[in-house]
This record gives sequence, C-alpha cells and structure tokens, in this order.
Amino acid sequence: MSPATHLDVENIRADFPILTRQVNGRPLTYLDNAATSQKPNQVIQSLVDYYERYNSNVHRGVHTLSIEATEAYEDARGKVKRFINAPSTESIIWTRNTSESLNLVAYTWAEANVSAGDEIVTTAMEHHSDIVPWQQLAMRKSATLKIIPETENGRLDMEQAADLITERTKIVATTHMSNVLGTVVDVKALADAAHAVGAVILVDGAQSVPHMPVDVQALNCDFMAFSAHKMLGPTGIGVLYGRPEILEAMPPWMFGGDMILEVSYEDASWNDLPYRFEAGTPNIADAIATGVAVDYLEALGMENVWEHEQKITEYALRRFAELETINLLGPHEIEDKGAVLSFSHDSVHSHDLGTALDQLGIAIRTGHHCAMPLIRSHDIVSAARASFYIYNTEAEVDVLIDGLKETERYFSKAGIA
Ligand code: C6P
Repeated sequence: MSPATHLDVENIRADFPILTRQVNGRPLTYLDNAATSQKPNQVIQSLVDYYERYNSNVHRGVHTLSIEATEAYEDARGKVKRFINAPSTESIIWTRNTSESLNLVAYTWAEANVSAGDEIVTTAMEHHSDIVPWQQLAMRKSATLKIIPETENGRLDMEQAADLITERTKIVATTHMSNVLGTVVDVKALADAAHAVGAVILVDGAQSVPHMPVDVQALNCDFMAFSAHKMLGPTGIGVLYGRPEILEAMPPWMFGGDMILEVSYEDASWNDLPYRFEAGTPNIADAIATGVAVDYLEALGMENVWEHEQKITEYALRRFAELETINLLGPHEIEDKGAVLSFSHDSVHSHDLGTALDQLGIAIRTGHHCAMPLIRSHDIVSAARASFYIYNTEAEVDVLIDGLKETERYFSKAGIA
C-alpha cells in the first residue's frame, strides 16, 4: 500500500451522497470520472439555493433578486479566473461545455484567421471535439490539417511536433491530457513552438483542469477549454479562456440578447468582453454551482488532488501488471500520466467487460471514448477505461482488479477467454 496522501478521502466521500448507493446489490465503485465526476452536497445545495431563494435573470434587472443572481454569477466567473490564473475576468467565457468552447474558437478566431494553404496542427490523441471542428474548418478554408503522432510508449512525439509546426501553421490545437491514454502533454513546449512561428495555441483542458494545478499564463496558452461536469460541477456549463487581446479582436459567433451594445433596424455593435460571446440568458444556476465546485477543489488544493491521483494511478498500474490478458493503452509508468487507465482484453470485448463489472457495482466506460482515430490506431475498435478522482481509494482499485479476475474466470468457464 502507498502512504496516505494529503486528501482526507473518507471525509471527502461523506460529501458525495451518490457514493452511498448500491448498484446490483453491491456498493457503487465509481470509476468513470473521465466521463463525468460525481457532485458534492455543496454543489447540489447551491443549485437548490439558487432556485429556492434568488432565481432570476442576470444583467437585466434592477430588482433585488436579479442583482443577487448577477453578483453570484459574476462572482463564479471570478473564481474560475483565479482557479486557472487567468489575467482577467474578461477572459473567462461561459459556454455549455468543452465541445462548445472548442467550436467557438473554430467558428470565430479560426474562421477569421485561417485561409487557403494555411495549416492547422493537432495531435493523434484528440477527442472528437478537438478533431472534427478542425477537419470541418480545413474543408471550409482549403487548409491542411496535420497530426502530431503518438510515440511507441504512449507520449506525444515532440520531435515530429517540431517538424510539423511551420511558418504555415495558424493554430495548434492540443489536448492537455488524453481521455484515453492519460498522457499529459507538454503544452508549454507546444505553446513556445506555436508562438515562434506566429501561430496561436488552443488547449483542450477537459481532463487536466479538474485534476491538476493549471495556470494558463505559465502555460502561455492562448485558449483553454474545459467542462464543469468533470470537476464536481453540473452538466451544461463549460469555460473558454482566451487571451484578452485575442478575444478583443475576435468576431462574435452567436447573436442575440446581452452580447450587443447598440442595435438599430439596420445594424448592431457588440458588448464588451466577455459578454460579446454569451448571447441569450446564460446558464445562471450552473455557473454559480461551478464556482462552488471550484471552491471545493481549491479547499482541497490542486497539488493535493494531483498527488492523490498519482498515488492511486501508480497503485493501479502495479495491480494491472498482474493481469496477463489485459493490454494497457498509453504510458505504463506514472511519468506524464494522469488517472486514466484504458485497456483491452485478449479475447473479451470491452462492452462485455463493462457489463460484467456493472453486475459487481463497478462503473467503468467502454467503447471508443469519442476518440475513434486514436483507438483504431491501436488496432482495436473498443477499449475499457477506469478513471479516478478525489474520492477513489486503493481499495476500489482492488475491487476493480478482483472484478476483472472474476470476469475472466466467468468467460473462460464459458469457453470465451
Ligand atoms: N470526454 C469521456 O468519457 P464535453 O462532452 O464537451 O463536456 O467534453 C468533451 C471532451 C473534450 N475533450 C476531452 C479530452 C474529453 O475527455 C471530453 C469528454 C468524455 O472521455 C465524454 S466523451
């Protein structure tokens, strides 16, 4: 057993009502955190509190409820700014999720700045949300999409990255941490390479911001996208960070209420940042609850969150090594690896593994993980994935390993494994 970490996991678990659930007669072992995290009482209660006490629209009313809602909504933006060390609240745009944040950049900055013959550089490890918008943009603009490959040991090939980022590159779009391999990418090195040729860098932080200290200024990134639901917050709310001077020059994407300054029957002018990119009544309750999720994580300390997850992942890697018929994807060592373990079985389909584990109360994800090109590059069509968060324990890793052994015995008795 590894030594204890700075997180008091027992206390943390007491904040998450769902973790007391039984599933199929067993205590829930929730290992699907890369898909979405569970929510603590504090976040759930903040949603109830908003609807019970001060539900009203923001930026539009002079009455008390509207003022309270506006203050809480903007306060949450300030918390997010502090959490990722953004230079100003103007650089924090509320969106629906990571996917919308990435699309926002593709449809605004990139639409205005990428032309025929230009190059867009992304990586072999991207989620569909960070591939498809660039494919579509490349088609619209007759631009070229280039892919930085994965190395044999599950890292990003930084030598190839240096060759692929050229004077023609307009944008580098990279994940910070792969949702399949767990690989943590050296974003700072890519940012330096992008800036050296006058390109911008967009970072998909969906899997990094919830799990490690992230400082957008230290990383020197121009854009960072992430979702609240993977970091203890509600679904339906996400963030796009943008470097203020870049956002200032960016055309709006969606038009409507709150994003305008003046409107006549003929024309319109745009509101200040960040409202220019937040058309219509925003997701007020969920933005406020995201602020509460940030408070929760900050109280734990992101260094401690990362340390806890490194310990549990290291333990899981050791235990997985016992399973001869399981093939791990991505790095097999803890260096540059977050709390995501994807794997395939020699003969049992990942969906069968997932279904069998569910019978034991264990929730993992199975399938292509919205990263089909990456999964196929590993000569498989589907993988199983266990992913950990602040409330997971080494004992739960043991439950998973025992579950996999039991599943293997079942399938081998049936003559399948
Ligand atoms: N990955 C997973 O199970 P949304 O759905 O917009 O909140 O996040 C999209 C997204 C973008 N990038 C990365 C690296 C991601 O992991 C995800 C979401 C989930 O892996 C759901 S497909």
